[in-house]
Amino acid sequence: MANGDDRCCLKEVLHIFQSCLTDQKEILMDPYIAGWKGLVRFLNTLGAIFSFISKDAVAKIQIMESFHSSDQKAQYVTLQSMVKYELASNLVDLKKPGDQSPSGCRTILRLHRALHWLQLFLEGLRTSTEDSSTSALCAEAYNASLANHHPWIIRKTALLSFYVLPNRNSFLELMNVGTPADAVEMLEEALPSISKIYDITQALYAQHNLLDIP
Ligand code: 1Q0
Repeated sequence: MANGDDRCCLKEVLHIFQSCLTDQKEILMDPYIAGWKGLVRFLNTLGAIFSFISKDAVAKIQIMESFHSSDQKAQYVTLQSMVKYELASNLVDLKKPGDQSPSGCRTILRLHRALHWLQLFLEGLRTSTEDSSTSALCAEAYNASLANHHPWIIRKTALLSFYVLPNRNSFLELMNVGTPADAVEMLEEALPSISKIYDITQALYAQHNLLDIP
């Protein structure tokens, strides 16, 4: 389970997500990726059973980091500039997967769908009662979001892995922000930013017909 280093960072991780949003409603990619890295660190403390999830998330984070250290890094400062650049340069393969290396738009779409899961899961945790089951909340959030984009075998494996999640109060304590009530208060503070990031991304991708990149 969690060790000291990992336990301390979840509040900070949610603050990092809050710092993604600019006054112009743009999304800064650096903190967006840093936020995912923090979540993956937390996920790794929950047990090796989740490594199939964290490996995929890390692979996607690494794709985005490679853009950030490339010659074109200036194009990847915000989500909006990335979408504009990749579309204008024909870098987004809208038809078949695998033919060219994954674009930033495709990679962020996967994380965006996962952000929807996060939003629903945190909202579930926030509004649930003490005796609620974390695995049921997690499964409910997953079935309403990511599951719609995953094949049967991944859905089955993901849903099985959720059974090892600790009960609601222990989970909230693992977040290491104080009592379960303190953790719920932090979620109340963090959720509006996560929802805004989700909504802005969803609208931008819908506007450019990018919601189904294979
Ligand atoms: C707490 C339990 C964590 C549950 C995580 C739920 C997500 C399940 C996702 C299952 C993914 C399975 C691995 C492979 C998927 C890929 O096929 C798929 C599509 O990619 P591609 O390239 O094949 O088209 N990839 C994805 O859908 C991306 C999945 C990224 C998941 C990132 C999850 C990171 C989780 C962090 C834990 C957060 C803990 C929350 C508590 C925070 C409280 C403040």
